Amino acid sequence: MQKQIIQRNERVEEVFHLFIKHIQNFLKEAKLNHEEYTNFVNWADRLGKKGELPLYADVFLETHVLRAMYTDKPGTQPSLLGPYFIEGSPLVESRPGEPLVLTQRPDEAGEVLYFKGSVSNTDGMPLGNIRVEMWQNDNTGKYSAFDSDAPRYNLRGHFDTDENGNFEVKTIVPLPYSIPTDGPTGEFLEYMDQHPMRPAHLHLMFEAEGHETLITQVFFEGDEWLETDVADGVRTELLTTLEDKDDHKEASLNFFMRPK
Ligand code: MBD
Ligand code: FE
Repeated sequence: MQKQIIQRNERVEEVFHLFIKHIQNFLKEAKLNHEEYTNFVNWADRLGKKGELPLYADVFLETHVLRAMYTDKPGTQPSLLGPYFIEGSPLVESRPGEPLVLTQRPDEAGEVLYFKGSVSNTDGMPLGNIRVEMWQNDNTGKYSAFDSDAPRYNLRGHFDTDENGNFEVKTIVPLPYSIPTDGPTGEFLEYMDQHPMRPAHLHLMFEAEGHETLITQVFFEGDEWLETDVADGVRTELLTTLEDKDDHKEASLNFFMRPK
């Protein structure tokens, strides 16, 4: 028990030492004058006070953590958790012969999407009855509990795969997402000459005993922001096709989890 605590502290020490070393090297290389330094500190202060630090970090840093951890590993590539996951989503009830329904508003605007998935491990063994968590934005491009006035858990839910590792969810087609541009993150983007858009995406998280939790996203072929996603979250294995079925769309993807 105690050993674990000591190891954790050593790791934090190591990370903090590296962090300050690289910040100090950054200041040396950038040759900031005192006024620029003050402006930089004030910008970082605004970022924190506006509550945009998690947003900034998930947009500009998280992808580098994932690339360092997972590139060239077998299994479905993870993508960003992002700043809009919240705990406590409702269990989506399954009714025999019917898809699970992710929306809480009966008249949810948007194109109906039936999304099908199958989950197996990297040896091809189906993972039945495992927990799937899903969240996404709505037809105004907003996430419930953050920038929309929809019910807190709208377009959020969890459910289990069936005994064969499959699931089908009825939801709406997500929209491309503009990260907020009216705060310090927007200021940063403007100076970087970078647009604020993310391609439309579904967020998914899979939890199965004996396997690494898979946090990922699904993207759609043809989306105009795929190549220039501001958060660099797109991975080719996470692309699927939106199939046109007259009054709704269909899409599917197979997911592969890594045994621990
Ligand atoms: C998002 O919707 C998102 O998924 C990420 C990673 C960053 C900002 C907004
Ligand atoms: Fe998102």
